[in-house]
Amino acid sequence: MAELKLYTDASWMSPWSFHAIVALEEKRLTYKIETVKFPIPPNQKAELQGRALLGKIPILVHGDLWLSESLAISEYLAESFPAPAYPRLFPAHLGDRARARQVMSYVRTSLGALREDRPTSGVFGRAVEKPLGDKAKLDAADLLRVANALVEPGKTSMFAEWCIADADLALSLMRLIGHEDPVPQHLIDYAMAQWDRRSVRRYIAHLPTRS
Ligand SMILES: N[C@@H](CCC(=O)N[C@@H](CS)C(=O)NCC(=O)O)C(=O)O
Repeated sequence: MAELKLYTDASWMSPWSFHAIVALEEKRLTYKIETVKFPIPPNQKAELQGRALLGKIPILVHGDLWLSESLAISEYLAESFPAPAYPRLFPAHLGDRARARQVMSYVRTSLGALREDRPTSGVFGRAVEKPLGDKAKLDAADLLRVANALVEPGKTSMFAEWCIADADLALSLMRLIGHEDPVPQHLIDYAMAQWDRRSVRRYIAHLPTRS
């Protein structure tokens, strides 16, 4: 099998690198990590663009393929290393799978003000001492509405089994939880259940660097 390599941010704060590493870990794949410092120096940016088309982190390298965009990466891993030989990343049920993709799209294309006011440094590092702005408050209310609709009290996954969208939704909730913004207890429990997964624990411990 061709070697797998992931270009990731040297700060370990990128939510999109988090997604790609959790996907690799959940699939129990062996891979190498190449860290990139931000801002990406112009020469390196041009080289990454030349190889991966879009020179943003994360980038997965598998044989001749250089692929950026976290969702493209998890889809590629799901199809290259399919169930049942490898653990699932996406729900088996078609409707649930579509819903999972909807949630992953939502956390990337909405919630911009929340991402701005509640950066992942407050999740993986030190919380920022800044009140939520008005736009971020609206984002937070919408995120909680969506999460409440998808996560039943007492459940640790949106669907019958864990999927990669649970990691994304939990990270969005952790932006609030890490900054001690109000979040219903069952959603805190749901997010903490994701944080207790081996894949997420290995990401937080930066363990992939040692594999
Ligand atoms: N939509 C992309 C976003 C990737 C992205 O924005 N990566 C940022 C780090 S979080 C990056 O590479 N920034 C450096 C740059 O744009 O030069 C994904 O899901 O992977």
